[in-house]
Formats: sequence, structure tokens, C-alpha cells
Amino acid sequence: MFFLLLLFRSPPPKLRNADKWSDSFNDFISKCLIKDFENRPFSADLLSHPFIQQVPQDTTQESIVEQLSLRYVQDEIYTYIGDILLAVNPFISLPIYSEEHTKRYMHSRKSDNPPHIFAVADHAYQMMMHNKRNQCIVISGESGAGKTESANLLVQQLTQLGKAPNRTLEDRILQMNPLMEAFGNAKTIINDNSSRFGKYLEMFFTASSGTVVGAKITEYLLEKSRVINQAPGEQNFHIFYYIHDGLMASDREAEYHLKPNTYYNARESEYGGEACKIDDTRLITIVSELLGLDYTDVLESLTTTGMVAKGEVIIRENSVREAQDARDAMAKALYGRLFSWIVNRVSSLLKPARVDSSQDDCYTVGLLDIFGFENLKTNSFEQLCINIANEQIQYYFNQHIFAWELEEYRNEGVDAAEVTYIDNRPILDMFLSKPVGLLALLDEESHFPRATVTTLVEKLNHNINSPIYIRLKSNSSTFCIDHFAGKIDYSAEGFLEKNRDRLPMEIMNIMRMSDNKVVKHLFQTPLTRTGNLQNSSSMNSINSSRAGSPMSTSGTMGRSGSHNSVNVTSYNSRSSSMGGSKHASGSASMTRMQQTVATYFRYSLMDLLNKMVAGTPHFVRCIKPNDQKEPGNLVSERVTTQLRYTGVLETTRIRRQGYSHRINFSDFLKRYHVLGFRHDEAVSVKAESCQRLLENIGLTNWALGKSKVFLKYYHVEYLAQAYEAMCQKIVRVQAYVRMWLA
Ligand code: AOV
Ligand code: MG
Repeated sequence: MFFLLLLFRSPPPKLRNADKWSDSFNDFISKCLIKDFENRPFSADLLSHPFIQQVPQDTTQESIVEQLSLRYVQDEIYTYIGDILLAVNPFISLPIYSEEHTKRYMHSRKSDNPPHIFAVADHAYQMMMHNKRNQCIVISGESGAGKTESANLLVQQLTQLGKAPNRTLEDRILQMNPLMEAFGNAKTIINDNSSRFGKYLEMFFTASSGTVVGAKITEYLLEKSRVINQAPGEQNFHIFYYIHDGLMASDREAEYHLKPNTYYNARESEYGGEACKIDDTRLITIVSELLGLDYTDVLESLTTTGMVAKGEVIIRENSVREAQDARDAMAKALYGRLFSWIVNRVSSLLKPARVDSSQDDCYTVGLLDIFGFENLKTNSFEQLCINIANEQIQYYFNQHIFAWELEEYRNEGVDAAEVTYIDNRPILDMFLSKPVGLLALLDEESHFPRATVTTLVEKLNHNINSPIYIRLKSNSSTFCIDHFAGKIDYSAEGFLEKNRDRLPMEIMNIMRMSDNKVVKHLFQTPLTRTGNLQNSSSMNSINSSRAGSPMSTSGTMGRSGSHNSVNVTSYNSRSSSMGGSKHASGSASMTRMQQTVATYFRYSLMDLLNKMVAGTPHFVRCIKPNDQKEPGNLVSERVTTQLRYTGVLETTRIRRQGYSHRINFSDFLKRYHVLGFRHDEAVSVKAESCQRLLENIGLTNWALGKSKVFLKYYHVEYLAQAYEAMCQKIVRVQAYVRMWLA
């Protein structure tokens, strides 16, 4: 810094000689920059910094919990395990998200400040700008652990980092969350604001200046059955209560025909086998009016079914059960499609103009916030899907943190940690493989009209041969799965109907004739199936899957960023129908066939994985300290369980002993040459050059493989910052010289 100040005061005399200026100048710059660098060596302090190395060498599960507990009572809810952030839910608003905090965590080193969710945003942003690669922040944790809050805080910080060019864009991005949560979140037994859908939010930044220019949301697997039925103690989606409570009492009744909340809790218990009859036809009048439909059309679509027999259309009356199913299917389809429509509308409002024309101009930071692992009193099809999605995230975490890393050590001959971890791939295989995976068997059974819950469970019991699937002999409609996060009993009651998720054609047809533009539009697109497991945005992504992605025909799960070279066969490779090329035509045929929820769920999972592997990942692990939502109360056993099943102890080991970042010799030398050598010093691409560079910078604890430099997570941050600082200096020096020469 001192040298730079001098530079701005008086020009160095040697530079006046035009012939010699070049050499002297370069020499001068090299010297002064390296000198400046020596003033900020890579100090041992950084390595032993309390925020980086909080966990002592002889770490045990107990000592981690103890550390977390000690920190938690002091409202220090964040802790790093290497570059992974643990966030323990405080269940109380803490004064740690102020403007001052926002500023403190912008463009800073992780070691400069206490651990914080803002630091994760900052780090991802810096990595995106430095490495010119898309980033992805994966937030995981049980239901109620704090994923959505974390995601919102990340968006807040990223918006600030991206210096939104105008308030409108910033406001729009920030306003999106309350809107999405109003329609997609609900009160459950576990969480008052539980996400009932998975959300992948991509924020777009310009490559040149890092300015945020837009965002895109993709939604996954909305639990739309909540519209028609909620478990005791749970509620419908927030929006219903907002509308009800927000309307003037007079409008509520007169315009929208809304009754007090309790009215809507009344359910029928008896189905009866007889032909149905609608007792209160005023309700049909109201529904027709509100949806812009014809009264008779609505009545008939609910109470009758048209069938083609011998070329003739025969109309038959529905049973009470069928009519109720038709009504429920109508409500679910309407809500699910409306939700997708809102998501797409929001995305189009936030769409950056340049993304369409030139993708290369932007990089993204993606944020994944899904519904957390659930174990309720009664677990149904929704919990099964939610928990499989969580298995998938855990699998991705394992692959990234352990499998790929250990494989690279072996390939490159690097002597590093031998860490064992619990691989949950057998669980995913049990669910997703074909033809005897649980979802494939469910699909098969769903195609038999006469199938019952008993035949389904019998089929599962008979065909699944895995220790993860546990038969419960005492009850013919339940089974148990030994998930990564614990054993869960599922009740298969309703699985078949929920999986078929049929929307009668009669309803589809009348909706398309609605006078209400939005309703009409919702049912117009043939691609939008009867569930939310399908939305056009995710369909697009499936079709555009790239080689090396989990959707590729090779069946390999490629990795992004500096790890691109490693391909590990994922469980998808066994599921031949998941091949990328098949998807292109697959989506078209989907419009024709009635697709099951399970099938679409598999597509959605692949799509999600596709998005995740396309960016360099950052992990936030949310921990739930107790089940009572109490602040200041960390129940050790509860936390220990979560740490155990998420592999935090193993993560600690691999992060201490291992090298989370690999970069090949050539890229390493190209990128960091300026930090360790004179600018004009030619160096050949080999291990010795990398070693010299690392030694010149003063880094320790790295390793060299056959073709790659192996770095610890903190090296990377240091290198990125040193590089950016050096670039800024060079630019300033060059500007000064230009000014001086002119
Ligand atoms: P989740 O997203 O992980 O559950 P949330 O993010 O909704 O969990 O958090 C649950 C509740 O915990 C929130 O409504 C807040 O009351 C509280 N909370 C979480 N994080 C914080 C924080 N950083 N500061 C203050 N309070 C917090 V689910 O969507 O159910 O899987 O499916
Ligand atoms: Mg949530």
C-alpha cells in the first residue's frame, strides 16, 4: 500500500527513459507487489483461527455437540466445519442480520469474522466472480431446522453483494419469498411455516461487474393434497387464511362467498356406494361464478363420467366416492396449476434480459431449499416423496464431500484421509431402481384398476429384497423404511390414488372453457399434468440436459467446476429410462399418457440433481436443537442424532485431513502465476513449478498429485483474495503509468 501511495505522488525517475522503461517498470511492479504481498504472508494465524478450526484435533461426536452447545447458549448459532456451515436454529430473532452485519460480511475473508450465513453468500459470490463458474448453495436439515430462513438470508445478502442496479429489481427479488411462502408454505405439526414445495432459486449476476440482473425459480413437488385434506393440528396453505383475514367482512361474504374458517374443516366421513346427489347446489353456483364456468357443466363434470363404448359416448352417474374424488382432483389441479403459474410469472418478472440472448454474460448462484425430512405420526405418500428427496440431497452431499474426493486421492496418488462414511445409495436404489424399486412397483400397481392398499403392500413385501425395507407383519397396509435419518413407518393407505392423481377429462374440458382468463390458461397447456410435479420450467431443463450430467445417456453424474474430470456412476445409470436422449421425446409422449406422480417425481429429482451438479456446491446444514421450538435449549441427544446421520464427524475429519479443492497444474499456474513469480518468468507446467509457486506464496499443508494441486478450503479463499487484490493493484498501476506517459 505504501508503495502505491508513493507511486501516486511522484513518478519514479527511471521511467522517464522510454527505452528502458519497460524492463525497469516491470521489475519495479514485480518488486513492489511482491513486497506488499510479503507484508501479508499466509500466516499460521489463519490456519489456527478460532473460526476456521473451532473443532479440536481429537474431535468426537460429543465434543462437537459440546462446542455447539457452548456456542448456542451465547447466541453463536453458526459454526464452520471446514467450509460447511452448521446453523443451529435459534428459534428467536437475533440481532445479527443488521445492515452493519451485511456490510461486515461483504468481500471479506471468512476468518475475519465470526461464522455467519452471510459469509456463505459472500464466499459463493466471490468464488463465482473469481473462478467464473456457477455456484450452488445446498441447504439441508430436518423440517423446522431453519432452511427457509437461511435461504431468505442468503438471498438478502446476495442481493446486496450484487448491488442491484435499481430498487425495483432488489425489491422484486426480496418480495418473491413472502409471495412464494404464502402459496407454498403451511403450518404443520413440526413447523408453523413449513415449506410444502422444493425451491431452487437461481440469481443471475453479470460476469464483468457481478451485478445482480435477475432471478429464476423452479418449484418441485408441491404437496397439493393439502388443499383438500390436512392432518389434525395442521393447516391449509397460508394464502387461504391471508385472503380470509385480509378481506373486509362484507366482501368476504358478498363477493367471495367465504364462510368462517371453521366451516371449511367439516369433512364427510361416509362414502356410500350409491349414485351421488349434490345436497347444496348453491355451492355449485358459487364455484361456477368464481371460476367463470357454466353451472350445468360444473354439476355434470362432478356427478357424471363420459365413456366411449362401441363408438358411442355413454354417460354414467358417479358414485358418491367418485364425485368426491372428482371434486378433490379439481381443487388440487386448480391449486397446483395456479402455483406453477405464479412461479412462472414471478420468474418471468425477474428474468434478466440478457440471459436469453447470451448466457455467457451471466453467472448464477443457485439456492436449494426443499422440504425437510419428516417423521409424523402417520406418514403417507407425501412424506415418502419428501424423504426420498432428502435422501437424494444427502447422497449428493456424500458424493461431493466423500466419494469423489477419496477417489481423486487414489487416482492422483495423494496420501490423504481414509474416511469412512455411510453411503445411502442402497436406499436410493431401493426406491428408484427398475423394475423392482419401490416407486416402479408402485407405478406398476397403480396401473391395475382393482389394486388395493393390501395388494400394493403385498407386492412391495414380495418383491423388495433389501434390509432397508422392513416388512411390518402386524399390519397389512404399512411398511417401514430405514432412512439415512432414521426408521420411518409409512401407511400405504391412499398411495395408489395419490400416485395416479387422475384429473377427469370432464373437468379438464370445462376448465378450458372458463370465462376467467387465468383459469382457462391454467388448463390450456397440455404439458402441464394434473399435478405440480410437472411444471414447464422443469420440463425444459430436463430436455436440455447436458452431457456429463446425471441425465446424460452415459448415466454418469458429472461434476462441475474444477472437479469436472471425475465421473462417478450414479444410481441413475441403472435406471435406463433416465437416459437424456430419451427425455427429449419423453416429454412429448408425456402429454399423451397419464403420468403417475412417482414417475414425474423421478424426473424432478433428476432435474434437481442436474441443476446442483452444474454449480460448485456450498453446503449449509441446519440443525434443530429441540422439538419444542424453544430458544436457548439445545438437547444434546437430538443434536447428536442429526450430526450422526448427516455425517458431520466424518466431514470434520475429511475437512481437516483432506483437500477439498483440486486444480490441475496448468490452470493453477496460469491463474496464480502472478502471485508467486515475476510476471515475465516462464515456468513449465509441472509439479515442481506448482511447488515453487506455493512455496513462494508461503502456503503450507497442500499436496501435489500426478496432475493436480490439492488444496485445503482455506487456501482457496486466500488465493482468490490475494489474486483479486493483485489484479486491482495492477490495474491501478497501469492506469497511473498510462496517465503519466500521456
Ligand atoms: P425449515 O425450512 O428447515 O423447515 P424454517 O426455516 O421454516 O425451517 O424455520 C422454522 C422456524 O424457525 C422459523 O419460522 C423461525 O421461527 C425459526 N428460525 C429458523 N432460523 C432462524 C433464524 N436464523 N433466526 C430466527 N429464527 C429462525 V421445512 O420448510 O418444515 O423443512 O419443511
Ligand atoms: Mg422450509
